Amino acid sequence: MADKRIFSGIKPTGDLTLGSYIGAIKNWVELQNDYDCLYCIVDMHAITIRNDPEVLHRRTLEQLAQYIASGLDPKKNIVYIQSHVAQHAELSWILGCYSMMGELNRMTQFKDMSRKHSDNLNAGIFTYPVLMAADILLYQSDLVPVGEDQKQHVELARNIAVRFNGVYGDVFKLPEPFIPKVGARIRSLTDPTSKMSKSDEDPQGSVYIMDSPDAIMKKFKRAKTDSLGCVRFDPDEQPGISNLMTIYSSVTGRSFDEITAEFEGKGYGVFKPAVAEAVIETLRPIREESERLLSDRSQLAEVYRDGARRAAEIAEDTLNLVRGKIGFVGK
Ligand code: AQP
Repeated sequence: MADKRIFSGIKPTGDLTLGSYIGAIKNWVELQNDYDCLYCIVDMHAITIRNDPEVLHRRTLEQLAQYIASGLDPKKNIVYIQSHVAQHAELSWILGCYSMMGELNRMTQFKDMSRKHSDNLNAGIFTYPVLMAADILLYQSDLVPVGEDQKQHVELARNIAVRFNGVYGDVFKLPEPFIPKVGARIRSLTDPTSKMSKSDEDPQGSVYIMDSPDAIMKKFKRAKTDSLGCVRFDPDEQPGISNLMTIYSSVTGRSFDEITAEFEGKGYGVFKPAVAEAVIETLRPIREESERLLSDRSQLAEVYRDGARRAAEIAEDTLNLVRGKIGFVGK
């Protein structure tokens, strides 16, 4: 087993998108051969916003199926559901007592979420980064693959760990954010100035892993572009085309120069369906395998139970150490 440990997760707040796949899962699959990895479905993070219970339940299982169908091997990695490992909640409470109101107040995502969810500004939105610190520190993780927007949270986890270690000695390993070189940020097809998000209200802006080939083709054909008519990577002048190039490059492995040469003089009427085709063929086996896995819930249950058992073993070692250090009486 590799000696460096990775922890990462996605919250089941919407159906997984092409952005979730390219920005996270595809990289996780590559990392599984070189690191000791835990990949989680962070359902406890999902409840800071109101969810229909049936939908949350369905999405959690679908997300697990999609992780596996994308190539995450549940034997090689620990794949599990966050709420099945109670140690996350326990460490989160403890770390909350070592987190400062001021530093949580400075989190950019908290500021964004407060604006977006002013009708339900619950304490979970404020303490979300503490739970994320617990997720990471519980497993003595070395690296945390995240998008740019989550980097601040990993830095906070590191600061909490430094503070705790400063009082009690070396308890937590200090984690580093791990931002993948490629994959970048995939943007909405209808508004390329914003990120493709699973909770986007406009379903035309996002391509979902479970979308039919027909739906994917239609979404790409309608994708917002410009009137310049050339396939060139220029995010300022041509954000829509640059987004489509990023997607095409991620799924075909071709460079931007190669893509520009391939579509020289061909126009968007040829480029858009070509991107759609490449995405359809990338997602087809993932969708089909997910559907197969979802038709046999007992196989999925075996995966999440085994994952939770293996995760809890590591988590309990860390928590025992923490409990002893802070003076809790052992059971
Ligand atoms: N569009 C994207 N481009 C690149 N990476 C992306 N990720 C998500 N969308 C894109 C990456 O997926 C990981 C897990 O994300 P998450 O679900 O925990 O949180 P998120 O980044 O907030 O994802 P969404 O889809 O935008 O969710 P909602 O709509 O619920 O807020 C992260 O590493 C993220 O970078």
